[in-house]
Amino acid sequence: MPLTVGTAGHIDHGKTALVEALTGKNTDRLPEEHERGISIDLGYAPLELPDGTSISVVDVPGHERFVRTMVAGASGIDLFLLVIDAGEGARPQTREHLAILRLLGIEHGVVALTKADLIDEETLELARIEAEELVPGLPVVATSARSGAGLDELRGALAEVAARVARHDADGPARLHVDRSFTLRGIGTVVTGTLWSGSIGEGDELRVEPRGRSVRVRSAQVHDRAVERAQAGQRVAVSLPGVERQEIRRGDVLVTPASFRPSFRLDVTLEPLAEIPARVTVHHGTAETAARVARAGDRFAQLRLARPVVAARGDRVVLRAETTVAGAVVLDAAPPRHADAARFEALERGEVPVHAPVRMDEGWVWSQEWLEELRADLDRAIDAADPLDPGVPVPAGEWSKSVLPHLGLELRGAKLYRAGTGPELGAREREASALEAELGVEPIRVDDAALARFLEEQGRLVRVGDGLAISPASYEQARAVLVDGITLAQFRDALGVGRKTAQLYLERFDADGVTRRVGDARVLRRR
Ligand SMILES: Nc1nc2c(ncn2[C@@H]2O[C@H](COP(=O)(O)OP(=O)(O)OP(=O)(O)O)[C@@H](O)[C@H]2O)c(=O)[nH]1
Ligand SMILES: [Mg+2]
Repeated sequence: MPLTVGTAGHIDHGKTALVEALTGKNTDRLPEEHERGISIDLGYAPLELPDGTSISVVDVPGHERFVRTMVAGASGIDLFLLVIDAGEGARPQTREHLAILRLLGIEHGVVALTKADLIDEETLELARIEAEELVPGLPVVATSARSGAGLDELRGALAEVAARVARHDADGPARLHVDRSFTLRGIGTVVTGTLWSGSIGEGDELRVEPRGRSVRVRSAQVHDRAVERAQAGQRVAVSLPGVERQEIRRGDVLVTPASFRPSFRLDVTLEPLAEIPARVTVHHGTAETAARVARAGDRFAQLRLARPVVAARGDRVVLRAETTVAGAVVLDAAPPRHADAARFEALERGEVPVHAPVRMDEGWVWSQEWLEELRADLDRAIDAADPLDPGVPVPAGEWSKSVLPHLGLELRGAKLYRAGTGPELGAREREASALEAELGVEPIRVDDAALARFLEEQGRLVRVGDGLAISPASYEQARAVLVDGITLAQFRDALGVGRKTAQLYLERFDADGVTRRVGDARVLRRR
Protein backbone atom coordinates (compact mmCIF):
# COMPACT_ATOMS: atom_id res chain seq x y z
CA MET A 1 0.00 0.00 0.00
CA PRO A 2 1.35 3.45 -0.90
CA LEU A 3 2.32 5.46 2.19
CA THR A 4 4.01 8.67 3.14
CA VAL A 5 6.27 9.16 6.17
CA GLY A 6 6.97 12.65 7.45
CA THR A 7 9.89 13.78 9.57
CA ALA A 8 9.35 15.79 12.75
CA GLY A 9 11.66 17.31 15.32
CA HIS A 10 13.56 20.30 16.60
CA ILE A 11 15.83 22.42 14.41
CA ASP A 12 19.28 20.95 13.72
CA HIS A 13 18.46 17.59 15.29
CA GLY A 14 19.46 15.84 12.07
CA LYS A 15 16.20 15.21 10.14
CA THR A 16 17.56 16.09 6.71
CA ALA A 17 20.85 14.29 7.32
CA LEU A 18 18.96 11.17 8.36
CA VAL A 19 16.69 11.30 5.31
CA GLU A 20 19.75 11.63 3.11
CA ALA A 21 21.45 8.70 4.86
CA LEU A 22 18.31 6.60 4.35
CA THR A 23 17.44 7.57 0.79
CA GLY A 24 20.62 8.95 -0.74
CA LYS A 25 18.83 12.19 -1.55
CA ASN A 26 19.53 15.59 -0.03
CA THR A 27 16.10 17.18 0.22
CA ASP A 28 17.35 20.71 0.92
CA ARG A 29 17.04 22.20 -2.58
CA LEU A 30 17.09 25.95 -1.94
CA PRO A 31 20.43 27.82 -2.04
CA GLU A 32 19.32 29.60 1.16
CA GLU A 33 18.92 26.25 2.91
CA HIS A 34 22.52 25.36 2.14
CA GLU A 35 23.83 28.81 3.10
CA ARG A 36 22.05 28.80 6.46
CA GLY A 37 22.39 25.07 7.09
CA ILE A 38 18.71 24.72 7.94
CA SER A 39 15.66 23.45 6.11
CA ILE A 40 13.13 26.10 5.06
CA ASP A 41 10.71 24.36 2.72
CA LEU A 42 9.38 20.82 2.46
CA GLY A 43 11.67 18.22 0.89
CA TYR A 44 10.73 14.94 -0.79
CA ALA A 45 12.45 11.61 -1.39
CA PRO A 46 11.44 7.99 -2.05
CA LEU A 47 12.59 5.37 0.46
CA GLU A 48 13.05 1.64 -0.25
CA LEU A 49 12.07 -0.57 2.67
CA PRO A 50 13.60 -4.00 3.37
CA ASP A 51 10.42 -5.76 2.18
CA GLY A 52 10.89 -4.18 -1.27
CA THR A 53 8.07 -1.66 -0.95
CA SER A 54 8.72 1.99 -1.50
CA ILE A 55 7.32 4.80 0.63
CA SER A 56 7.51 8.57 0.22
CA VAL A 57 9.38 10.73 2.69
CA VAL A 58 8.44 14.34 3.40
CA ASP A 59 11.20 16.20 5.23
CA VAL A 60 10.01 19.22 7.22
CA PRO A 61 11.88 22.19 8.66
CA GLY A 62 12.37 22.33 12.43
CA HIS A 63 12.79 26.10 12.89
CA GLU A 64 9.98 27.56 15.01
CA ARG A 65 9.27 30.19 12.34
CA PHE A 66 8.43 27.39 9.87
CA VAL A 67 6.02 25.36 11.98
CA ARG A 68 3.29 26.37 9.50
CA THR A 69 5.28 24.65 6.75
CA MET A 70 5.64 21.59 8.96
CA VAL A 71 1.84 21.47 9.37
CA ALA A 72 1.36 21.62 5.60
CA GLY A 73 3.89 18.80 5.16
CA ALA A 74 2.40 16.68 7.94
CA SER A 75 -1.19 17.02 6.72
CA GLY A 76 -0.81 14.30 4.13
CA ILE A 77 1.38 11.76 5.93
CA ASP A 78 0.51 8.32 7.28
CA LEU A 79 3.29 7.87 9.79
CA PHE A 80 6.01 10.02 11.31
CA LEU A 81 9.73 9.77 11.89
CA LEU A 82 10.41 11.79 15.03
CA VAL A 83 14.06 12.80 15.09
CA ILE A 84 15.71 13.64 18.40
CA ASP A 85 19.36 14.63 18.82
CA ALA A 86 20.44 12.07 21.41
CA GLY A 87 22.85 14.54 22.99
CA GLU A 88 20.27 17.31 23.34
CA GLY A 89 17.08 15.43 24.07
CA ALA A 90 13.55 16.72 23.40
CA ARG A 91 13.34 20.48 22.74
CA PRO A 92 10.37 22.86 22.12
CA GLN A 93 9.67 21.89 18.49
CA THR A 94 10.11 18.20 19.32
CA ARG A 95 7.06 18.66 21.55
CA GLU A 96 5.16 21.03 19.27
CA HIS A 97 5.61 18.80 16.22
CA LEU A 98 4.51 15.81 18.26
CA ALA A 99 1.43 17.70 19.47
CA ILE A 100 0.59 18.65 15.87
CA LEU A 101 0.93 15.03 14.73
CA ARG A 102 -1.47 13.95 17.47
CA LEU A 103 -3.96 16.68 16.54
CA LEU A 104 -3.78 15.56 12.90
CA GLY A 105 -4.59 12.04 14.06
CA ILE A 106 -1.25 10.60 12.95
CA GLU A 107 -0.61 7.97 15.61
CA HIS A 108 1.88 5.66 13.99
CA GLY A 109 5.53 6.46 13.95
CA VAL A 110 9.12 5.69 14.85
CA VAL A 111 11.58 7.69 16.95
CA ALA A 112 15.14 8.04 15.71
CA LEU A 113 17.77 9.16 18.21
CA THR A 114 20.41 10.78 16.01
CA LYS A 115 24.06 11.75 16.23
CA ALA A 116 24.74 8.65 18.34
CA ASP A 117 28.36 8.86 17.12
CA LEU A 118 28.87 12.00 19.21
CA ILE A 119 27.86 10.69 22.63
CA ASP A 120 28.67 7.96 25.14
CA GLU A 121 26.53 4.95 26.05
CA GLU A 122 25.15 6.51 29.20
CA THR A 123 23.87 9.66 27.50
CA LEU A 124 22.30 7.53 24.79
CA GLU A 125 20.53 5.44 27.41
CA LEU A 126 19.13 8.58 29.07
CA ALA A 127 17.90 9.83 25.68
CA ARG A 128 16.21 6.49 25.06
CA ILE A 129 14.37 6.63 28.40
CA GLU A 130 13.21 10.18 27.71
CA ALA A 131 11.95 9.22 24.25
CA GLU A 132 10.06 6.22 25.58
CA GLU A 133 8.31 8.50 28.07
CA LEU A 134 7.52 11.05 25.38
CA VAL A 135 5.92 8.56 23.00
CA PRO A 136 5.12 5.39 24.92
CA GLY A 137 4.86 2.25 22.84
CA LEU A 138 6.70 3.45 19.75
CA PRO A 139 9.96 1.92 18.54
CA VAL A 140 13.03 4.00 19.43
CA VAL A 141 16.13 3.45 17.29
CA ALA A 142 19.60 4.91 17.92
CA THR A 143 21.19 6.08 14.67
CA SER A 144 24.04 8.03 13.20
CA ALA A 145 23.75 9.65 9.81
CA ARG A 146 27.49 10.00 9.85
CA SER A 147 28.53 6.39 10.55
CA GLY A 148 25.40 4.71 9.19
CA ALA A 149 24.78 2.97 12.51
CA GLY A 150 21.19 1.93 13.13
CA LEU A 151 19.93 2.70 9.62
CA ASP A 152 18.95 -0.88 8.79
CA GLU A 153 17.19 -1.22 12.11
CA LEU A 154 15.37 2.06 11.42
CA ARG A 155 14.22 0.86 7.96
CA GLY A 156 12.94 -2.33 9.59
CA ALA A 157 11.05 -0.38 12.25
CA LEU A 158 9.46 1.86 9.60
CA ALA A 159 8.37 -1.18 7.59
CA GLU A 160 6.81 -2.75 10.66
CA VAL A 161 4.89 0.38 11.61
CA ALA A 162 3.86 1.00 7.99
CA ALA A 163 2.17 -2.40 7.93
CA ARG A 164 -0.19 -1.24 10.69
CA VAL A 165 -1.40 1.94 8.98
CA ALA A 166 -5.04 2.03 7.89
CA ARG A 167 -6.09 2.02 4.26
CA HIS A 168 -6.98 5.13 2.36
CA ASP A 169 -10.34 5.75 0.76
CA ALA A 170 -9.44 4.71 -2.76
CA ASP A 171 -13.00 5.03 -4.00
CA GLY A 172 -14.86 8.25 -3.65
CA PRO A 173 -14.02 11.54 -5.29
CA ALA A 174 -10.43 12.62 -5.83
CA ARG A 175 -8.96 15.18 -3.44
CA LEU A 176 -5.34 16.26 -3.65
CA HIS A 177 -3.99 19.05 -1.44
CA VAL A 178 -1.30 20.77 -3.48
CA ASP A 179 2.03 21.29 -1.74
CA ARG A 180 4.16 22.38 -4.71
CA SER A 181 3.75 23.71 -8.21
CA PHE A 182 6.55 24.17 -10.70
CA THR A 183 7.23 24.42 -14.41
CA LEU A 184 9.01 21.74 -16.41
CA ARG A 185 10.40 22.68 -19.79
CA GLY A 186 8.34 21.12 -22.54
CA ILE A 187 5.70 19.87 -20.11
CA GLY A 188 4.31 22.96 -18.43
CA THR A 189 2.88 23.26 -14.99
CA VAL A 190 3.19 20.31 -12.62
CA VAL A 191 1.67 20.15 -9.15
CA THR A 192 2.45 17.65 -6.42
CA GLY A 193 0.67 16.61 -3.29
CA THR A 194 -0.71 13.67 -1.39
CA LEU A 195 -3.91 12.19 -2.76
CA TRP A 196 -6.25 12.02 0.23
CA SER A 197 -8.94 10.03 -1.54
CA GLY A 198 -9.92 8.70 -4.95
CA SER A 199 -7.55 8.32 -7.88
CA ILE A 200 -6.18 10.54 -10.63
CA GLY A 201 -5.20 9.55 -14.17
CA GLU A 202 -4.62 10.87 -17.66
CA GLY A 203 -7.55 12.72 -19.16
CA ASP A 204 -9.40 13.33 -15.88
CA GLU A 205 -11.34 16.57 -15.69
CA LEU A 206 -10.69 18.12 -12.30
CA ARG A 207 -11.27 21.42 -10.59
CA VAL A 208 -8.80 23.64 -8.76
CA GLU A 209 -10.58 24.85 -5.64
CA PRO A 210 -11.23 27.28 -4.10
CA ARG A 211 -10.29 29.10 -7.32
CA GLY A 212 -12.99 27.27 -9.25
CA ARG A 213 -10.89 26.61 -12.36
CA SER A 214 -11.45 23.54 -14.52
CA VAL A 215 -8.35 21.59 -15.57
CA ARG A 216 -7.54 18.47 -17.51
CA VAL A 217 -4.86 16.02 -16.41
CA ARG A 218 -2.25 15.24 -19.05
CA SER A 219 -0.44 12.67 -16.94
CA ALA A 220 0.09 11.45 -13.40
CA GLN A 221 3.42 10.33 -11.94
CA VAL A 222 4.41 8.62 -8.73
CA HIS A 223 8.12 8.85 -7.85
CA ASP A 224 9.08 10.10 -11.31
CA ARG A 225 7.36 7.17 -12.98
CA ALA A 226 4.25 7.60 -15.12
CA VAL A 227 1.26 5.65 -13.82
CA GLU A 228 -2.09 4.95 -15.39
CA ARG A 229 -3.91 6.00 -12.25
CA ALA A 230 -2.38 7.34 -9.04
CA GLN A 231 -4.13 6.01 -5.94
CA ALA A 232 -5.21 7.50 -2.63
CA GLY A 233 -2.28 7.69 -0.20
CA GLN A 234 0.32 8.19 -2.90
CA ARG A 235 2.38 11.28 -3.44
CA VAL A 236 1.42 12.32 -6.92
CA ALA A 237 2.79 14.69 -9.55
CA VAL A 238 0.07 15.84 -11.93
CA SER A 239 0.82 17.73 -15.15
CA LEU A 240 -1.77 20.30 -16.12
CA PRO A 241 -1.34 21.73 -19.62
CA GLY A 242 -2.63 25.23 -20.20
CA VAL A 243 -2.32 26.25 -16.57
CA GLU A 244 0.13 28.96 -15.51
CA ARG A 245 2.26 28.15 -12.49
CA GLN A 246 0.86 31.16 -10.64
CA GLU A 247 -2.67 29.87 -11.14
CA ILE A 248 -2.20 26.96 -8.76
CA ARG A 249 -0.04 26.72 -5.65
CA ARG A 250 0.35 25.27 -2.16
CA GLY A 251 -2.97 25.41 -0.35
CA ASP A 252 -5.07 24.83 -3.47
CA VAL A 253 -6.94 21.57 -3.84
CA LEU A 254 -7.49 19.43 -6.95
CA VAL A 255 -10.86 17.68 -6.76
CA THR A 256 -13.39 15.76 -8.79
CA PRO A 257 -15.87 18.41 -10.04
CA ALA A 258 -19.01 18.98 -7.96
CA SER A 259 -17.84 16.68 -5.17
CA PHE A 260 -16.59 19.25 -2.65
CA ARG A 261 -17.76 22.80 -2.18
CA PRO A 262 -15.31 25.38 -0.84
CA SER A 263 -16.59 26.57 2.53
CA PHE A 264 -16.05 29.71 4.60
CA ARG A 265 -17.35 27.96 7.71
CA LEU A 266 -16.46 24.76 9.54
CA ASP A 267 -18.29 23.32 12.51
CA VAL A 268 -15.74 21.46 14.62
CA THR A 269 -15.11 19.59 17.84
CA LEU A 270 -12.18 21.24 19.62
CA GLU A 271 -9.16 19.53 21.13
CA PRO A 272 -7.59 22.40 23.07
CA LEU A 273 -3.92 22.45 24.09
CA ALA A 274 -4.05 25.97 25.51
CA GLU A 275 -6.36 28.97 25.78
CA ILE A 276 -7.91 29.45 22.34
CA PRO A 277 -8.00 33.11 21.30
CA ALA A 278 -10.87 34.53 19.25
CA ARG A 279 -8.63 34.95 16.23
CA VAL A 280 -6.43 32.10 15.03
CA THR A 281 -4.80 30.69 11.94
CA VAL A 282 -6.54 27.57 10.74
CA HIS A 283 -4.42 24.96 8.94
CA HIS A 284 -6.25 22.47 6.77
CA GLY A 285 -4.53 20.27 4.24
CA THR A 286 -1.76 22.44 2.84
CA ALA A 287 -3.83 25.62 3.25
CA GLU A 288 -3.80 28.15 6.03
CA THR A 289 -6.19 31.01 6.63
CA ALA A 290 -7.06 33.53 9.30
CA ALA A 291 -10.25 32.68 11.16
CA ARG A 292 -12.55 33.76 13.95
CA VAL A 293 -13.55 31.16 16.50
CA ALA A 294 -17.23 31.28 17.47
CA ARG A 295 -17.54 28.97 20.48
CA ALA A 296 -20.64 26.86 20.98
CA GLY A 297 -20.35 25.49 24.49
CA ASP A 298 -17.05 24.10 25.82
CA ARG A 299 -16.27 21.56 23.18
CA PHE A 300 -17.52 22.99 19.92
CA ALA A 301 -16.87 25.95 17.69
CA GLN A 302 -17.69 27.34 14.31
CA LEU A 303 -14.55 28.47 12.50
CA ARG A 304 -15.30 31.47 10.28
CA LEU A 305 -12.57 31.57 7.69
CA ALA A 306 -11.11 34.50 5.79
CA ARG A 307 -10.54 32.21 2.80
CA PRO A 308 -12.56 29.11 1.96
CA VAL A 309 -11.23 25.57 2.38
CA VAL A 310 -12.20 22.32 0.70
CA ALA A 311 -13.06 20.10 3.64
CA ALA A 312 -15.13 17.06 4.53
CA ARG A 313 -16.58 15.66 7.74
CA GLY A 314 -13.87 13.95 9.78
CA ASP A 315 -11.04 16.13 8.44
CA ARG A 316 -8.62 17.40 11.04
CA VAL A 317 -7.44 20.97 11.30
CA VAL A 318 -4.82 22.69 13.45
CA LEU A 319 -5.40 26.05 15.14
CA ARG A 320 -2.37 28.23 15.76
CA ALA A 321 -1.83 31.66 17.26
CA GLU A 322 1.73 32.33 18.47
CA THR A 323 2.05 28.57 18.87
CA THR A 324 -0.22 25.62 18.33
CA VAL A 325 -3.31 26.13 20.53
CA ALA A 326 -5.70 23.40 19.45
CA GLY A 327 -6.72 20.76 17.00
CA ALA A 328 -10.22 20.26 15.70
CA VAL A 329 -12.23 17.63 13.88
CA VAL A 330 -14.71 18.77 11.24
CA LEU A 331 -18.31 17.82 12.06
CA ASP A 332 -19.92 19.77 9.24
CA ALA A 333 -17.98 21.27 6.34
CA ALA A 334 -20.95 23.34 5.10
CA PRO A 335 -22.87 24.49 8.17
CA PRO A 336 -25.46 27.24 8.56
CA ARG A 337 -24.27 30.63 9.73
CA HIS A 338 -25.25 30.37 13.37
CA ALA A 339 -23.48 28.09 15.86
CA ASP A 340 -25.75 26.53 18.48
CA ALA A 341 -24.55 23.79 20.79
CA ALA A 342 -27.59 21.54 20.36
CA ARG A 343 -26.90 21.23 16.67
CA PHE A 344 -23.28 20.24 17.34
CA GLU A 345 -24.32 17.58 19.82
CA ALA A 346 -26.74 16.09 17.34
CA LEU A 347 -24.04 16.18 14.66
CA GLU A 348 -21.65 14.38 16.94
CA ARG A 349 -24.22 11.67 17.69
CA GLY A 350 -24.41 11.18 13.95
CA GLU A 351 -27.97 12.49 13.72
CA VAL A 352 -26.85 14.83 11.05
CA PRO A 353 -29.30 17.72 11.15
CA VAL A 354 -29.02 18.23 7.46
CA HIS A 355 -28.04 21.65 6.22
CA ALA A 356 -26.31 21.48 2.84
CA PRO A 357 -27.66 18.71 0.58
CA VAL A 358 -26.81 15.12 1.45
CA ARG A 359 -27.77 12.08 -0.54
CA MET A 360 -30.26 9.83 1.21
CA ASP A 361 -31.93 6.69 -0.11
CA GLU A 362 -34.68 8.61 -1.85
CA GLY A 363 -32.47 11.33 -3.29
CA TRP A 364 -31.10 14.61 -2.01
CA VAL A 365 -32.27 16.32 1.15
CA TRP A 366 -31.37 19.74 2.55
CA SER A 367 -32.58 22.17 5.17
CA GLN A 368 -35.02 24.98 4.47
CA GLU A 369 -32.43 27.35 5.88
CA TRP A 370 -29.82 26.17 3.39
CA LEU A 371 -32.24 26.63 0.51
CA GLU A 372 -33.01 30.16 1.68
CA GLU A 373 -29.32 30.98 1.93
CA LEU A 374 -28.77 29.67 -1.59
CA ARG A 375 -31.74 31.66 -2.86
CA ALA A 376 -30.44 34.80 -1.18
CA ASP A 377 -27.03 34.24 -2.79
CA LEU A 378 -28.64 33.78 -6.21
CA ASP A 379 -30.83 36.87 -5.72
CA ARG A 380 -27.76 38.93 -4.96
CA ALA A 381 -26.01 37.54 -8.02
CA ILE A 382 -29.03 38.26 -10.25
CA ASP A 383 -29.27 41.83 -8.91
CA ALA A 384 -25.62 42.30 -9.79
CA ALA A 385 -25.93 40.69 -13.24
CA ASP A 386 -25.87 42.69 -16.46
CA PRO A 387 -29.49 43.83 -17.04
CA LEU A 388 -28.99 42.84 -20.68
CA ASP A 389 -28.61 39.24 -19.51
CA PRO A 390 -30.05 39.11 -16.00
CA GLY A 391 -29.28 35.46 -15.35
CA VAL A 392 -26.83 33.49 -13.22
CA PRO A 393 -25.11 30.16 -13.88
CA VAL A 394 -26.82 27.12 -12.38
CA PRO A 395 -25.16 26.44 -9.00
CA ALA A 396 -22.62 23.60 -9.21
CA GLY A 397 -23.15 20.47 -7.17
CA GLU A 398 -24.26 16.93 -7.69
CA TRP A 399 -27.55 18.01 -6.09
CA SER A 400 -28.10 20.69 -8.70
CA LYS A 401 -30.86 18.92 -10.63
CA SER A 402 -32.83 18.06 -7.49
CA VAL A 403 -32.59 21.55 -6.02
CA LEU A 404 -33.46 23.49 -9.19
CA PRO A 405 -37.26 23.02 -9.06
CA HIS A 406 -37.27 24.50 -5.53
CA LEU A 407 -35.53 27.71 -6.40
CA GLY A 408 -38.49 29.46 -8.05
CA LEU A 409 -36.31 30.53 -10.96
CA GLU A 410 -36.56 29.83 -14.67
CA LEU A 411 -33.91 27.73 -16.42
CA ARG A 412 -33.05 29.05 -19.89
CA GLY A 413 -30.02 27.45 -21.51
CA ALA A 414 -27.39 27.11 -18.82
CA LYS A 415 -28.63 30.04 -16.73
CA LEU A 416 -31.31 30.83 -14.19
CA TYR A 417 -33.59 33.87 -14.54
CA ARG A 418 -36.37 35.37 -12.47
CA ALA A 419 -39.64 34.28 -14.02
CA GLY A 420 -40.92 36.68 -16.65
CA THR A 421 -37.77 38.77 -16.80
CA GLY A 422 -35.67 39.25 -19.88
CA PRO A 423 -32.99 41.51 -21.16
CA GLU A 424 -33.68 45.17 -20.50
CA LEU A 425 -31.63 48.30 -20.47
CA GLY A 426 -32.59 49.53 -17.03
CA ALA A 427 -30.07 52.04 -15.84
CA ARG A 428 -28.19 51.75 -19.15
CA GLU A 429 -30.90 53.52 -21.16
CA ARG A 430 -28.94 56.78 -21.08
CA GLU A 431 -25.81 55.03 -22.32
CA ALA A 432 -27.90 53.46 -25.09
CA SER A 433 -29.43 56.80 -26.12
CA ALA A 434 -26.02 58.45 -26.22
CA LEU A 435 -24.72 55.65 -28.42
CA GLU A 436 -27.78 55.89 -30.66
CA ALA A 437 -27.20 59.62 -31.14
CA GLU A 438 -23.70 58.90 -32.45
CA LEU A 439 -24.80 56.36 -35.05
CA GLY A 440 -24.79 57.42 -38.69
CA VAL A 441 -23.61 56.35 -42.10
CA GLU A 442 -19.98 55.88 -41.02
CA PRO A 443 -19.63 52.75 -38.83
CA ILE A 444 -18.54 53.40 -35.25
CA ARG A 445 -17.09 50.95 -32.78
CA VAL A 446 -19.36 49.50 -30.07
CA ASP A 447 -17.27 47.58 -27.55
CA ASP A 448 -20.17 46.12 -25.60
CA ALA A 449 -21.37 43.27 -27.84
CA ALA A 450 -24.31 42.44 -25.56
CA LEU A 451 -25.54 46.03 -25.77
CA ALA A 452 -25.15 46.09 -29.56
CA ARG A 453 -27.08 42.85 -29.93
CA PHE A 454 -29.83 44.09 -27.65
CA LEU A 455 -30.25 47.42 -29.49
CA GLU A 456 -30.24 45.66 -32.84
CA GLU A 457 -33.06 43.40 -31.69
CA GLN A 458 -34.98 46.54 -30.77
CA GLY A 459 -34.36 48.02 -34.23
CA ARG A 460 -32.25 50.85 -32.83
CA LEU A 461 -28.93 49.90 -34.43
CA VAL A 462 -27.47 47.73 -37.21
CA ARG A 463 -24.23 45.84 -36.65
CA VAL A 464 -21.64 45.68 -39.45
CA GLY A 465 -18.18 44.15 -39.62
CA ASP A 466 -16.58 43.07 -36.37
CA GLY A 467 -17.84 45.19 -33.48
CA LEU A 468 -19.01 48.16 -35.60
CA ALA A 469 -22.48 49.68 -35.99
CA ILE A 470 -24.48 52.10 -38.13
CA SER A 471 -27.91 53.67 -37.74
CA PRO A 472 -30.96 51.80 -39.09
CA ALA A 473 -31.76 54.83 -41.23
CA SER A 474 -28.35 54.61 -42.93
CA TYR A 475 -28.95 50.94 -43.62
CA GLU A 476 -32.25 51.74 -45.34
CA GLN A 477 -30.72 54.64 -47.25
CA ALA A 478 -27.94 52.40 -48.54
CA ARG A 479 -30.35 49.70 -49.45
CA ALA A 480 -32.30 52.20 -51.57
CA VAL A 481 -29.29 52.92 -53.81
CA LEU A 482 -28.75 49.23 -54.64
CA VAL A 483 -29.40 48.24 -58.24
CA ASP A 484 -28.97 44.88 -59.88
CA GLY A 485 -25.35 44.30 -60.94
CA ILE A 486 -23.91 47.14 -58.89
CA THR A 487 -20.14 47.02 -58.26
CA LEU A 488 -18.36 48.04 -55.09
CA ALA A 489 -17.07 51.21 -56.75
CA GLN A 490 -20.52 52.21 -58.05
CA PHE A 491 -22.10 51.53 -54.70
CA ARG A 492 -19.39 53.54 -52.93
CA ASP A 493 -19.97 56.55 -55.21
CA ALA A 494 -23.73 56.33 -54.96
CA LEU A 495 -23.56 56.32 -51.17
CA GLY A 496 -20.74 58.86 -50.98
CA VAL A 497 -18.59 56.83 -48.58
CA GLY A 498 -15.13 55.27 -48.59
CA ARG A 499 -14.34 51.89 -50.07
CA LYS A 500 -13.96 50.18 -46.70
CA THR A 501 -17.33 51.39 -45.46
CA ALA A 502 -19.02 50.41 -48.71
CA GLN A 503 -17.55 46.94 -48.34
CA LEU A 504 -18.99 46.59 -44.79
CA TYR A 505 -22.47 47.54 -46.03
CA LEU A 506 -22.36 45.07 -48.92
CA GLU A 507 -21.21 42.25 -46.65
CA ARG A 508 -24.10 42.94 -44.35
CA PHE A 509 -26.51 42.94 -47.32
CA ASP A 510 -25.05 39.60 -48.41
CA ALA A 511 -25.52 38.23 -44.89
CA ASP A 512 -29.11 39.47 -44.81
CA GLY A 513 -29.86 37.81 -48.14
CA VAL A 514 -30.51 41.16 -49.85
CA THR A 515 -27.62 40.76 -52.29
CA ARG A 516 -25.40 38.01 -53.58
CA ARG A 517 -21.90 38.46 -54.85
CA VAL A 518 -21.24 37.38 -58.43
CA GLY A 519 -17.70 38.21 -59.60
CA ASP A 520 -17.18 41.91 -59.01
CA ALA A 521 -20.86 42.72 -58.86
CA ARG A 522 -23.86 42.26 -56.58
CA VAL A 523 -27.11 40.82 -57.85
CA LEU A 524 -30.31 41.51 -55.98
CA ARG A 525 -32.01 38.50 -54.49
CA ARG A 526 -35.76 38.38 -54.68
CA ARG A 527 -37.42 36.90 -51.65
N1 LIG B 1 28.06 13.81 13.89
C1 LIG B 1 26.86 13.80 13.40
N2 LIG B 1 26.35 14.95 12.90
C2 LIG B 1 25.12 14.94 12.40
C3 LIG B 1 24.32 13.77 12.35
N3 LIG B 1 23.13 14.06 11.79
C4 LIG B 1 23.18 15.38 11.50
N4 LIG B 1 24.35 15.91 11.86
C5 LIG B 1 24.73 17.31 11.70
O1 LIG B 1 23.81 18.14 12.38
C6 LIG B 1 23.55 19.34 11.68
C7 LIG B 1 22.08 19.50 11.46
O2 LIG B 1 21.58 18.46 10.63
P1 LIG B 1 20.30 18.61 9.70
O3 LIG B 1 20.03 17.28 9.12
O4 LIG B 1 20.42 19.74 8.77
O5 LIG B 1 19.22 18.99 10.80
P2 LIG B 1 17.67 19.19 10.57
O6 LIG B 1 16.94 18.55 11.67
O7 LIG B 1 17.28 18.78 9.19
O8 LIG B 1 17.53 20.77 10.72
P3 LIG B 1 16.29 21.68 10.23
O9 LIG B 1 15.80 21.09 8.97
O10 LIG B 1 16.81 23.06 10.05
O11 LIG B 1 15.28 21.60 11.31
C8 LIG B 1 24.34 19.24 10.39
O12 LIG B 1 25.52 19.94 10.52
C9 LIG B 1 24.61 17.75 10.25
O13 LIG B 1 25.80 17.46 9.55
C10 LIG B 1 24.90 12.57 12.87
O14 LIG B 1 24.30 11.50 12.90
N5 LIG B 1 26.16 12.64 13.38
MG1 LIG C 1 16.39 19.80 7.71
